[in-house]
Amino acid sequence: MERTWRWFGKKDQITLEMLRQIGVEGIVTALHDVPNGEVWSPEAIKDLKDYIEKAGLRWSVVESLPVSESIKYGGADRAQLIENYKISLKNLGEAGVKTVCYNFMPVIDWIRTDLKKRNADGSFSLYFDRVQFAYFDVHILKRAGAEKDYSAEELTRAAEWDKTITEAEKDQLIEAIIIKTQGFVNGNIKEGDKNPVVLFKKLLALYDGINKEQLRANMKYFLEAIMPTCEKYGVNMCVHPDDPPFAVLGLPRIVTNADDIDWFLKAVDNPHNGLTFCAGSLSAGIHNDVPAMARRFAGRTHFVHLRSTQVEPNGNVLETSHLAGRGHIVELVRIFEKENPTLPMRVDHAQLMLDDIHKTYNPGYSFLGRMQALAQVMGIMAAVKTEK
Ligand code: DNO
Repeated sequence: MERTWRWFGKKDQITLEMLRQIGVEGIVTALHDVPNGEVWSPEAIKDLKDYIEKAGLRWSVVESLPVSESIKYGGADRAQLIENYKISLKNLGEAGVKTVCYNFMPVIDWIRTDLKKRNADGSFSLYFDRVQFAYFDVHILKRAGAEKDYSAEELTRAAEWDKTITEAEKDQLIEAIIIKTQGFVNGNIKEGDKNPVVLFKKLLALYDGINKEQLRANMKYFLEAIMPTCEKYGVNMCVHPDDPPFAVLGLPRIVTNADDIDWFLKAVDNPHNGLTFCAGSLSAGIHNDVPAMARRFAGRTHFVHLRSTQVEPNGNVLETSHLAGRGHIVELVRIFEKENPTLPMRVDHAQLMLDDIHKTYNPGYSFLGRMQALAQVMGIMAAVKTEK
């Protein structure tokens, strides 16, 4: 597989020169300064591509070209937004950047409740805690009907927490769930936004009455609309699975398991309509057998995220090392190397450790942890290549 790395643009404190030294071949990035829904101009694409190439690397994958909310819920301006999306795809294709990752998660991209969960060895992981999430949903958002999504025990524990939780702890939870994870991925809420909870509730309301079938229909509509452009310019689209891969906040979710993936691949049965195989997201669903899914969908996978998680008995999800957990990364490398030895792969989030603990990286995207994970994956790739 091609060894790629998610880099957040010229302002990223991790430089391209550093990445060359640690074995990175390709860059995964986006025009992070362009607001959602606006066209990515040929000039801006060229400028970033030239910058990457000057450092001896290549721009392998776009992550993400964001799909505006209105395309997802089917708003009045979706035709215009899809037109803009097509122009961006054309501009990318003409520039030779031909793999585009996106997601179709309503309102909120990836969700964690704790961005700094301490491991026994002193490093830190990202974490999803069901009771904390229930607390956010029931006691902070006060979403109508939220209670039915949690077990009696989870609700009791959330109610207990309500008696002792401080305002600072509440703010920290809000920050983790809807701010810190969202801003840097061009999400709906950014640091500094006023009243993020109110804003977030307005976003949730956009999906009132949109069920799974409707969201699927909107995804199909979007994919059908962009496929001719993808065919003409040789662009491969690869949807990122929902993270975590189960229902949240009463929103419909449509990329959570093998049936979902099978559905969208068949609904628009075109090789340019493919998958980002995110082992981290998929492994966080206890219903998912990750290697079996890799075997089944490798042929339509255009991009791989290597990361692993452990689902604890109470349903909480911990991001583990790349050598542990339900991701089964050794087996995944075997499967994907065999399928396509040039498939772009990036290590996804990793543990926060050593000198990085006091630095300010985007959550999950510190340097040393990812460097260690990349070295582990490079070792796995080398070993797998010797197997007959
Ligand atoms: C988080 C990422 C996601 C991903 C998007 C793709 O770390 O995996 O934000 O980039 O969902 O559209």
